[in-house]
Amino acid sequence: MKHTQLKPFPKDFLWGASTSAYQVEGAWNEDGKGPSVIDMREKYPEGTTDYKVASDHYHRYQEDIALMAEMGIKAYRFSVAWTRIIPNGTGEVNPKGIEFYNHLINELIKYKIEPIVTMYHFDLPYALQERGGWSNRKTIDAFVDYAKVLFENYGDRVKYWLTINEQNMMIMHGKAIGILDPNLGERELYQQNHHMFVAQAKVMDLCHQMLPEALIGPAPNISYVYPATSNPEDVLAAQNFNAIRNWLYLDVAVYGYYNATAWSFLEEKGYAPTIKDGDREILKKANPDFIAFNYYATKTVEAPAGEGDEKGGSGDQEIVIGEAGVYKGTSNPNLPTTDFGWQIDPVGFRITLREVYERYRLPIIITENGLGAIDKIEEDGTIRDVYRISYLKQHIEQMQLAITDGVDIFGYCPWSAIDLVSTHSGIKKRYGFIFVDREEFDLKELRRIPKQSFYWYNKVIRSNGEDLSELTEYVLPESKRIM
Ligand code: BGP
Repeated sequence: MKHTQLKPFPKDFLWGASTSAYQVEGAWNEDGKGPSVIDMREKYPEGTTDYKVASDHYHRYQEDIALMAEMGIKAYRFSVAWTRIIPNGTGEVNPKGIEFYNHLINELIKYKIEPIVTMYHFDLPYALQERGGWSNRKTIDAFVDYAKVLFENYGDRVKYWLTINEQNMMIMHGKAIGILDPNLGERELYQQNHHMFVAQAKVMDLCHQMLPEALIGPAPNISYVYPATSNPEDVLAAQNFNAIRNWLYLDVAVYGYYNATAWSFLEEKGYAPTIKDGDREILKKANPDFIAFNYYATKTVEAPAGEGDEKGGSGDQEIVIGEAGVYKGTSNPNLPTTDFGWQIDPVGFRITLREVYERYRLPIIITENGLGAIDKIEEDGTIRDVYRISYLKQHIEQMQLAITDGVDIFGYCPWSAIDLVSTHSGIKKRYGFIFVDREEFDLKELRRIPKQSFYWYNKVIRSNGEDLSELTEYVLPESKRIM
């Protein structure tokens, strides 16, 4: 649909930026923090760093938040490390962990930045993993107890809560993220998935009981799936993958029931989880207030060729994916790709927003969207990430078109506020508005430098999304340069 006039962004639109605890904080074993599954990970892709120091945000959060305030963001979406709060996953609460996030939240409030808190972003406590992780129903109770501690301690200042980051990616690509036992079978994975659904529902319900003013929602990764052609068999394959990758997660979170196509897939493959008495009632009772989702690019699939359509072994965006008899992933020849091989599809962003809104009719916040690239410090000390500006500009334009289409969007938090260690590719794959001067295995001084995109995003925010034009000049103060 071509619009003759665009609707503006809402007046109090939450222009924000995102991070996650394990990718940005560092201080992996300090001040009583317990180990998470990420900390205990044994193997990393060759040539990539671990998360022990990351961007050292734990020690530098004040400097980082001052920079975020200078950039002008209205919201900061970060995650709490479960193992800082409850080092063993259950039981004893760690006062130092509580204190850290108290300081962080207070610092945000000082600058009038709205905290948006993800409760769990891939970093399950290792102590729980040793007791079966999400296969063990006791992990559901552990998550509820942890949520209660968060609501009690931060509920007076945090209005927006996200339950679980990218549950769908943990289930579909947990091995690539490095958080899953590589020997875990598919059936068991979907049992874990079910337990996460129950945990999420209980926590949404608890939030509404304890904090009537707060708002809570799920945070999956949603990417609309295209059929490779108009061949009805390709269209069916796209429906299949949309159901398995996207709607399964949102249907359970919003409606409290399993998507029919996804459930038939689970039964057909022998992956259907055991659903205990009472679970369906728990799922039904929970009602999210909004949908948060992460968007990077659409996916494209074709009709399955037959045997041999196995799942690939790597991350969601990088691989040819498939499931025998269900769908077969393919690349979309209409789309360009990033240096890291991820497709770029701003129009797909509008399509995905429209689709999610029409299906669920809940307000939407985007909690991740961004470009991973290799940034370089110029001789004059600047970082001219014009490619990132171009990526974000195109996505913001499409978001405004979606708003004009009638989609209720109340915030946009690109990934990432500051450089951090990528899930799959170390520190060399950067997403931030703020550069962190370190290399894979050389921490240097971890100095912070605003990139060109920092000043561009500031201009976007000041104009409430009206001015997306290029920056005419990017003048980095002497004090912020590394030469
Ligand atoms: C999402 C995760 C983030 C982040 C992002 C980019 O799936 O929620 O944690 O890492 O993807 O992925 P990558 O770092 O692999 O480029």
